[in-house]
Amino acid sequence: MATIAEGTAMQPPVAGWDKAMPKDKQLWMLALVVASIVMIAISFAWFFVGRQNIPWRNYATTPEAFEQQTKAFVAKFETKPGSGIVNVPPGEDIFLLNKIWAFEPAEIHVKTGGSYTIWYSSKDVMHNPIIADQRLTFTAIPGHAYGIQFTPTTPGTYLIYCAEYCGVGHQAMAGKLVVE
Ligand SMILES: [Cu+2]
Repeated sequence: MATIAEGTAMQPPVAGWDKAMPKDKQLWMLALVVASIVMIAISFAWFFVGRQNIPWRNYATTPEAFEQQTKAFVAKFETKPGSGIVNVPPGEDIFLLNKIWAFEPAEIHVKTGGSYTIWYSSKDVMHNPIIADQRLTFTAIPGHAYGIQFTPTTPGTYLIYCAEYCGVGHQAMAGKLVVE
């Protein structure tokens, strides 16, 4: 090995740097490579295998069109005109308009064991409605509607809140899903 003059920016590396890696270190390296490949394979397989994935669909829309759809949905299932409370029979689609800073409708009643699709979209900025304890969430983006198919199994009242900071009234964005 050539000697490098002292006082230069280049110093010789640690002694033994040019020797082959010891066998035990090679084995550890191999184990790490194999473990990484297995974990990467699992993360891709997860998308196709198992029941943890939410069945969802989407379509392109406009904020105006989605608002009209939501208003028609609310008018059809509202318990009393102007109440903001909808009572949705099983098999029907639910529309949840996200806007600064409220959900429309504010309260959704569904039946245990019924099959529903809940459609999210935004009228203005990005929101992220979460239905607490029901593992249902999607980003609400203006111009896109996302539909999640779900079957409520546990009666109760679940908070719907926004998990995407959307402005000064963000913390006031709350709604209710009531599973009867
Ligand atoms: Cu928000």
